Amino acid sequence: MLELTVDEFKERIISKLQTNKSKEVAGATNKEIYYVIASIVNEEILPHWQSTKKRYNEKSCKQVYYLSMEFLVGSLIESNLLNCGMLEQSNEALKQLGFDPDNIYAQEHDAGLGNGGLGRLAACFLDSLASLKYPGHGFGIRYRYGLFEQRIIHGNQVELPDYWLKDQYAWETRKEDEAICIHYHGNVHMFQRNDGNIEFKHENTDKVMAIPYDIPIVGYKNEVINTLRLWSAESVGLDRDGSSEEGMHYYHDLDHKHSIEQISGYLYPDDSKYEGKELRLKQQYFLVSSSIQNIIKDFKKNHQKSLKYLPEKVVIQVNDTHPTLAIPELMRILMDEEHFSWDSAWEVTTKVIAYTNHTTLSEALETWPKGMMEHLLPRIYMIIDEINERFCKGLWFDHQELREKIPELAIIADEQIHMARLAIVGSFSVNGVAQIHTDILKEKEMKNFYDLFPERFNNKTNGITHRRWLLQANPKLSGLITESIGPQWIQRPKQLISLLKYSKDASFLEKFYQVKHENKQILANLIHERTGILVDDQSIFDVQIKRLHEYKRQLLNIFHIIYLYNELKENPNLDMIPRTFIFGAKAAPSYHLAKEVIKLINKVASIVNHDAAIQGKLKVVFLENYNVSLAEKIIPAADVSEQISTASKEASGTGNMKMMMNGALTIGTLDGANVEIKEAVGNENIFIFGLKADEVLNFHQHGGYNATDIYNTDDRISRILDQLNQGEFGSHEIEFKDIYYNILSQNDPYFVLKDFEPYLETHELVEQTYRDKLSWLHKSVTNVAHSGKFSSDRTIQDYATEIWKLKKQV
Ligand code: 26V
Repeated sequence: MLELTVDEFKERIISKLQTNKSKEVAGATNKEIYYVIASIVNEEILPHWQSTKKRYNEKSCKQVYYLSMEFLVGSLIESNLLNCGMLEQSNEALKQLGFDPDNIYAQEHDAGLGNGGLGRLAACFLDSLASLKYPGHGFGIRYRYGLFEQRIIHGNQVELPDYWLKDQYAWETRKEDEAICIHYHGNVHMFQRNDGNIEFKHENTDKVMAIPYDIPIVGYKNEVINTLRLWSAESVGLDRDGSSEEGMHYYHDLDHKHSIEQISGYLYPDDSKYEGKELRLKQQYFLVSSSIQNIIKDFKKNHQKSLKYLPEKVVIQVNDTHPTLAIPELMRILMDEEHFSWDSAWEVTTKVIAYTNHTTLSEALETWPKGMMEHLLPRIYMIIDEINERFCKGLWFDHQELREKIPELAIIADEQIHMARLAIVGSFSVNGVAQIHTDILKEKEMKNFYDLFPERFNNKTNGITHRRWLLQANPKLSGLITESIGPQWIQRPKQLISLLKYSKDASFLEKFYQVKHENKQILANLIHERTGILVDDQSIFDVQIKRLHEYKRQLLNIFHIIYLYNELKENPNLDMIPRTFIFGAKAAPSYHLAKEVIKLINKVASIVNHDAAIQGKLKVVFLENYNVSLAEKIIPAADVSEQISTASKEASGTGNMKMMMNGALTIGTLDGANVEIKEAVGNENIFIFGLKADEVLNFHQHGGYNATDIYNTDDRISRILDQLNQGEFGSHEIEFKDIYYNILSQNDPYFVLKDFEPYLETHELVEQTYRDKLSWLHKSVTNVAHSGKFSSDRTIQDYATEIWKLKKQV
């Protein structure tokens, strides 16, 4: 690892600026300085990147490939500096040259190639793989537009395109010579080979080139550089000779080129319910086919062995069902190109593919119309059809007890291809992302499959990289931790547990308090700059940051706020600790109700924040365009972490982990990873409320819940709902009526009313606890101390030993 002094770092900046831009430091813009820093980092990365690749090839070790439609990378400048061991020098050098490092690093546009938890998890996993010296790489799509940029205008969400590639992206390298050809449409020609076997030829196809762009994934101070390879769709050169009558093809060709480039055009937003859009299917096959072809090409280059040994050298983890076509694609290549029999191709495929499930919401489960698949990918469709036939036949003959259940188990049923079923049947491992989630898969959602293949099912509780989410995002807290327990926790996050010995140490707690307070001041300034709202840095910072979805229940939070506001209006002298409620959330553009909730939060905010009568005891802040960079600023300042999903609906959650790691106390339901956070920190260090998962599932199954009863009996609730119905928060009378009706006529599908009272009471307990400063700090430190389990290093370690059988390349 390069050990540069601050002076040497400064020298590098100055000389690079001179050679690249012919400029003096004094005349350089922040952007120019940003690119200079990035190129210093890239120079450090390059030789290690090459030597890492060489080492993996020479040792011919087993490697894991993480296939994901999303990698929510965020900004890389600071984490690359950190992992290269140059962050401190860079900060200091920049300051000495008269720059604010934060302003320089802010020049990088977030790579927002993900919707939320699923995409960010993929990015955290890459960080941990490299930092733990595992040979593991990501394959994804280089979308020209990431998730939309959100503006709030008059309280409404407005979406703008996120053209993140406007400025040259500092971390990517285009590898044109490694392009791969993808085939769509066409027809499948069958004929008999001389040996009697049938051969399939996919002909008259539409061809698309997949061009790889490589991004280095830097391990923490260990000289390991893995690769995130993102594919970009380009048209195959059209060989026209330019003669005059060809001119008429000009616009046709342009259209054609445009439609091909659309394949990597934009990231689809995660909607309230799944919609089978053909372009999305094209994207999925584009990712899968280019990545599988790439993996096979590399295997052949590096191992002089038959592909039947592929499972010894390769394991492919598919991130949700989105890349599930990896299964028929691998079958296709093995059979049609490598002349494997069905059985031997199936043997290889089902030893290579492993599948992670990220949701039990049935409306989110992917299915594709049979006809669409057949038209777009005729050969892939044939293979899926054959997998289905063989699977159903096996059920019929070998599992007579399941004969009646075949329609529920079949991969193709009701003219639809059920991707989760294909993923389970074609893989050797199926995992959920938190214990309760895996249990629900086994006992309910996927019970039939669990009964068939119990050995495939396993749990891998999610994690987050503590290097980005604590060390980098919260330098004040990580400094204090290192000062107190030494730096070993950075390599071994479980050692954060040593903090427990300070959890009652008054002088440590005072410093810990100061750190949180300084972080709150920084966030208060950001809030003021961005929204004009002045918030009290002594108030409780109560944070809910996540995608907006009914099941996540931002509505429950805003109902509580309205309740507090109503209380304060009646009794302005109410003795309460001032609260600042902070929200960040994007709603899918077509998710009407979610957008209504955003508007409601903003309308309530503008009323509450301007009402002098409540003496500043309540502030509500909606920060627009929530993304990774904004999360890094909010999380270190959070006192209270809102994790209030309807129990059973949140597979894991990872924001819950990020906030507890930074000392926030969770108010949450027993859902997803909250359950394990509770087990780790103990009941007295977390605020749990509300319906349990089995109670929710029971109501779903047997009924017995009546929201109107609650409306009729609880004045606090009827008051809020009536306020909505009467347009009290709206600019006209019917605004927010649909929220009112959704709750009362749909019988409150997410149990907001049912959980309202326990939520309120638990919030009262939160406030009481906060009044006892030492007790609060003790709980807060206890949370940080137990957060090591939620490092993605632990998660990756578990995947590596239990699923991938992967060895560290030390
Ligand atoms: C679905 C769709 C459907 C429409 C096209 C775009 C799109 C993109 C993503 C999804 C899948 C949503 C599943 C998901 O994000 N699950 C989240 O995964 C996190 C990481 O495991 C977990 O912490 C969250 O609880 C879970 O909701």
